[in-house]
Amino acid sequence: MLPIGLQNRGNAQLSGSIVPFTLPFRTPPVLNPVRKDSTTDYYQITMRKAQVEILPGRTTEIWGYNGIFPGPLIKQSKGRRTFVRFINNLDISTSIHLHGMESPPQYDGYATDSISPRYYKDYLYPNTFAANFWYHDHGHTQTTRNVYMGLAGMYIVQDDEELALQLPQGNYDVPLIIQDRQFAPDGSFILNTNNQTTVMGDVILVNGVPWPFMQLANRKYRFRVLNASSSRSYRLSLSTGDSLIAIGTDGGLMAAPVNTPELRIAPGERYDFIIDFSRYPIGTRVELQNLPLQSNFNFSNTDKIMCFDVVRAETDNSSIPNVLRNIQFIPESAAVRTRDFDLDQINGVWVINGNRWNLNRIDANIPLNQVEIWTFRHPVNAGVHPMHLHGVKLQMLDRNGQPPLPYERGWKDVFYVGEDEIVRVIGIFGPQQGKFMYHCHNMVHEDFDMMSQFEVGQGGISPTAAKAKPLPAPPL
Ligand SMILES: [Cu+2]
Repeated sequence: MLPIGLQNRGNAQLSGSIVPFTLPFRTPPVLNPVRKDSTTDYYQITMRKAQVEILPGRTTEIWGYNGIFPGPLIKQSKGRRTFVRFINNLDISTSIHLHGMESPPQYDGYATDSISPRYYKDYLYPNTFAANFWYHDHGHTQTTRNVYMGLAGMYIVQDDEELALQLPQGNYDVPLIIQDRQFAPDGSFILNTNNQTTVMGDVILVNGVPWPFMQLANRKYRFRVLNASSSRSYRLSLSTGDSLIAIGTDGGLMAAPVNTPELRIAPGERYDFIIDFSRYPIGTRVELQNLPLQSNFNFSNTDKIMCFDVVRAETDNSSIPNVLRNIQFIPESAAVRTRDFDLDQINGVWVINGNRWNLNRIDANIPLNQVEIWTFRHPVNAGVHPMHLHGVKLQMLDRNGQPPLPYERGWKDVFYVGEDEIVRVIGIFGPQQGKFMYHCHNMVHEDFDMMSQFEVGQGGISPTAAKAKPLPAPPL
C-alpha cells in the first residue's frame, strides 16, 4: 500500500505557488567516514523518515539516507575501498544499488536482496575507476516509490590523473541532482504513475530545492549532473545560447571536451559539463533551461531547471585540456556475439523480448570478458526507455545507423532509446562474474516489469550471498 501522501490525488498543482529562482542553491553535505584503515573508508548511513522543508513554509515527509533529501554525498578515491553500513529504520524493505559501480553481485543491490525493517547490511565497493555514481533504492516493484520518497544520493570517485588536469575543483566542482516532484497542498509528495507509464512532476528540484538560484564567480565551474527523476528526461541548455562544454559521461571523463548547445539526459544518466562564466559581466543571470521533449508532460515551469547569478570576480587557474583521457573505443569487429532486445508494452506490462522479470530466468550467459553488441529496439510510441546494465561499462555504437551524439561518446551504463529508435551498444562483460540485472531506468517501467538479468562467467557469487542482519549492529 502506498503511504498517505503517495496516493494519486489527481493533478493538484502547487508549482504556481513557487516563483522559480527565489530559493538558494545548496549541495548535499559530504559524508564523513566513521573510520579509515590502510585500504578502506568505513561509512554508516541510516535510512529513516524525516519531515523536511522543500516548499517554503510547508513540510514534506521523506524517506531519506540519514533523513536528508537527497542523501549525503560520498567522495572517494580510486583504488581505496568503500565500506558502507546501511541501517534500515524505515518500515519498508529496501535494497541498495550503487549505480555504475563494478560491484560484486552480493553488493550490487539485487532486486530481492532486501534489507528488512530493523535490519542492516554492509556493502563493499571497489572504486575501480573515477566517475559519477549514485546510490539508490532498487527494491523489487517498489523502486519508483522508494526513490521518489527520497532514497537517492550521489557518489563521486576521483583519481590522480583527473585531479592533475586542472579542471575546476573543490568549490568549483558542483553536483546537480535533478528530480521532478508533485506536491499535495499540505506539502506531501504525490506519486502519480499515470497507469504505470510515467511520472511527471510539475516542480523541478535541484539537490532537493525547487528551481534554485546559485550565486557564483565569473570563472569556470564544473557541474556533475545526475538525472534521478523517475521518468522525466531533460534537454539542458543555457538561456544565453552559449554552449555547454561536455567533459564526462556516466563512466567518467570523455576522451575530449565537446561543445554542445544542448545536452539531453534521461533518468539514470550522468553527464559532466563546464560552463565558463568569465564571458558574462558581473550581474548577469544565466538560466539553465529545459527544452521541450515529446516524451514529457509540460507544466508552467518545467521548462526551467535553475539559474546562475554571476555576482563576483575571481581569478581562474583552472583549464580545459584538449585531451581529457585516453579512451579505447571498442571496434565493432571485436564483438563475438550480438543480442537483440525488443522493448515493448504488452497487455499493459512493459517487457523485454516479450518477457517479464523472472528471478529464475537468465537471458544471457556471457563468458567473462567476452565482447558483445547489444541492440535495443523500441518500436512503439511509448516515450523513452533509458536502458541500464548493472556491473559493466559500455559504449554506444550507433542510433538508427547514425553515430551517437557527440557527448554520448564515452563509457556509459545508461543508453537513451527514444521512440522508433534502434540503439546498438558494445561492451566487455566483466570484470565481475555473476548475475546482474539490466532494465529500463524509467523506474515505472522497471517496476512493471521491464527488467531481466544476465550472468557473466560461471560460479559467480550469488547476488543474495551477503544477507542483511538484524539490528543492533556491532561497532564499525
Ligand atoms: Cu522503459
